[in-house]
Amino acid sequence: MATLTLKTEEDYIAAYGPTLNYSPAGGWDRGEPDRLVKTHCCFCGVQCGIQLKVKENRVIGFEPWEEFPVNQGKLCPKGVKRYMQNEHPDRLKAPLLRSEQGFEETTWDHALDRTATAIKSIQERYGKDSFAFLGGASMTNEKAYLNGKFARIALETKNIDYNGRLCMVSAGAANKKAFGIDRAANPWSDIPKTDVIILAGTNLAECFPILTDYIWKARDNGAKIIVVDPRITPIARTADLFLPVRPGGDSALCHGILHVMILNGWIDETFISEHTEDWPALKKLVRKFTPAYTEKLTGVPARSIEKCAELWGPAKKSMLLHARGIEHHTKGVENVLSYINLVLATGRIGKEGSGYGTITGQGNGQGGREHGQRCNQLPGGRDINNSAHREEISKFWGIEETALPGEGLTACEIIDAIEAGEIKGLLSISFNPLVSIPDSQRTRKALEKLEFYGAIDFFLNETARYADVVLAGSLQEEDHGTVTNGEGRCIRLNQSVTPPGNALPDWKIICDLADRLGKGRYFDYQDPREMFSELSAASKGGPIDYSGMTYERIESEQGIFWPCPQPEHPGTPRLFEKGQFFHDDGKARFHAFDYRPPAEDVDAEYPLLFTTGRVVSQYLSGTQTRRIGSLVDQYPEPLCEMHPHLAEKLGVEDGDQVRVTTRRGSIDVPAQVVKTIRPDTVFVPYHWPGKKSANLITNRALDPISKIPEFKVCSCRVELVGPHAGGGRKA
Ligand SMILES: Nc1nc2c(c(=O)[nH]1)N[C@H]1C(S)=C(S)[C@@H](COP(=O)(O)OP(=O)(O)OC[C@H]3O[C@@H](n4cnc5c(=O)[nH]c(N)nc54)[C@H](O)[C@@H]3O)O[C@H]1N2
Ligand SMILES: Nc1nc2c(c(=O)[nH]1)N[C@H]1C(S)=C(S)[C@@H](COP(=O)(O)OP(=O)(O)OC[C@H]3O[C@@H](n4cnc5c(=O)[nH]c(N)nc54)[C@H](O)[C@@H]3O)O[C@H]1N2
Ligand code: SF4
Ligand SMILES: [Mo]
Repeated sequence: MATLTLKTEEDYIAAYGPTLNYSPAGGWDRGEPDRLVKTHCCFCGVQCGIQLKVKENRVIGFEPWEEFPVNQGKLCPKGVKRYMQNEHPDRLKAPLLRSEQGFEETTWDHALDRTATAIKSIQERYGKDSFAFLGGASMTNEKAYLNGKFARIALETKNIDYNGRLCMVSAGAANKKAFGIDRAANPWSDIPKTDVIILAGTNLAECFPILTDYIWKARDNGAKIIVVDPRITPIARTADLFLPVRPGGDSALCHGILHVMILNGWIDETFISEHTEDWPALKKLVRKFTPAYTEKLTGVPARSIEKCAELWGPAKKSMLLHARGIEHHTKGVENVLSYINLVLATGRIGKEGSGYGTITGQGNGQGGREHGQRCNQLPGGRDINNSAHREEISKFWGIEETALPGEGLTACEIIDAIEAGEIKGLLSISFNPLVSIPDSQRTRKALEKLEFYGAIDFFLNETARYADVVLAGSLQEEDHGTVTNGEGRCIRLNQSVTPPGNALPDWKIICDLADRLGKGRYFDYQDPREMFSELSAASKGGPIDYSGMTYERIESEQGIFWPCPQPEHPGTPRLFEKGQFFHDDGKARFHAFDYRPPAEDVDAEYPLLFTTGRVVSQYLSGTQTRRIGSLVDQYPEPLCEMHPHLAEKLGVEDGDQVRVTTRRGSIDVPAQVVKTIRPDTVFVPYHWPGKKSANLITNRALDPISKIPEFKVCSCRVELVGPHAGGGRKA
């Protein structure tokens, strides 16, 4: 059996560099396909339709799928290259065991026995909750459901959470507080029909490229576009109004805009009194947020704040869309609620061309947060602390209510508890915390402390290099199931190929493990279809109801929007159409949170703001896109964006190496001097591991409600290290 001698992340980076840029000799032309499989992109939450070309159980290319309504054949740079992962030489084709020499391929029996033995031994010695599970939202609804059931029934641990804790949770918590339901309110087909759009904290053109087309259509129809971001991102370059907010300033900015709207009477008093609660407290709070005061807090010129209110306030139709720029904060939930206030105050929601949405990040960022893989959640979006919900699900699963664990720790708290020695064992699937969680030196220490770590992935990601056992799972196209896109549309992923070598579908690995833990009777599935029937039945009567959906319906109707509570129910593309919200009294809620600064603000030692995010050609922790040559060529290494004024002050020229230092440590990266960023802020994308990883220096401070970390702001200083050492943006 083969041995991989590169044991640690450092060995690997020393041998290959941070990217394994692979292009097969002779290119990718493999002739005519045997068949075309209609499925969806494996990357972002837009979930574009695509047809994969398959020949002899290999994915050899793609064709557009023009009938799928969301993207109508269009794809972005990642979507068109995704098929190149399949035959990468790093693809795991057998389970691996850590040995003195590195990782050795082994048999499934051996790998699964080893994992089950370690789980039992740790739980016998330290209790059930000493073993944790981390899942992910790149996986299907079926697997999200399975993960939650596996943790509660087979592991009997309360400590299960998922990587959406780094992504969608501030929006999810705010949506539930304001509307009583966690889903975008409108289908994206409403965007071109609107009159004014606010895009808050989203680099839309790079992160959801296909949605850009909807914005352009709206603009062609006469809509005004307002962008709120510390950087003039590509979408901001074409906006009618750009608000250059200081990182962390959004709640204050919203209060300032609302202040001007109230002064001018641009609010819908009838809607407010009939369909909402808690307006008076908000009205009182925003009194002090004059444009001048708001300018001081946010850095946005007072005149621009007024201008925003002038465009947004009296409009007939409007859409508000946001993403992680406002959510990745210690007040992420408050930021989202402050934007929702602007929507509710106008009453423009629940109508064609008028509404609201958070843009979900990962491929199944929506469905991944619905079916029970969160520490406080049971299937159907049920609450693990609600006794009626616990009763329903334990009965459905055929277990005692007392056997169902309670609420556990969130993702970052699980890493903290490992560091503190309270959690001793971990199984993760579809998650790369070493690269994606802030303050990675601490994550590394935690991983070194684990008595046992098992990782399920199709690549040996940076975190999995610390694993005792790596279980070779499946790529998206090697299995089938459903995902739910950013609109709330549940769609079908069809299987293109089977996993190569001895790799297995993810769900089979989990079910086999459950069997070895003595709980096989609860996990006797032959196919994802059985899991879907079970999860949709489990969701019946819950806040997130899929019970009217079947694979056949989903496919023939090009997706179904939940809630869909009966087989004859058409699904619900637009929520709140009758002015009915999902709180018991049918009303939406305003929220009045005063502005508070980020966990770390600037001072003499750290005078600049550090923010992080994405570039178009790379995806998340980069495990997939850093392996695709042409995507790497577009953006080979992290760069530090800074304004020419700041660069001049620091004596830095474009391409020079700079050191960015925060209270956690330093990274050395080339400078990219651009006029498109606030002079008090620097930006570094986070898709890389090792010494240039942005998360070496980000702040692990959490939002008290959503427990999301503050990826989008901490204080830093920047200094010149030396001239450019090669690399940088090539295209
Ligand atoms: N190419 C690409 N596309 C992706 C992904 C990817 O990794 N690569 N990931 C997917 C996933 S999981 C997600 S979550 C989404 C993320 O999608 P986005 O949220 O759109 O992307 P980010 O780059 O994280 O951050 C968006 C913007 O927030 C701005 N920002 C920083 N601080 C603040 C602030 O305080 N206020 C405001 N208003 N803006 C601020 C940044 O300048 C940045 O332009 O993208 C999805 N699509
Ligand atoms: N500094 C900074 N850090 C951030 C962010 C930021 O803006 N700034 N954004 C945060 C956000 S929004 C997110 S979503 C997280 C993402 O962070 P992660 O979830 O850690 O990122 P991924 O790269 O998706 O890592 C997932 C792993 O899942 C594997 N994988 C993908 N699909 C499947 C599958 O179907 N089955 C199996 N078995 N494995 C699979 C991939 O190979 C990869 O190794 O990062 C967060 N971290
Ligand atoms: S926009 Fe998103 S879903 Fe569409 S091709 Fe690009 S990464 Fe894939
Ligand atoms: Mo995300």
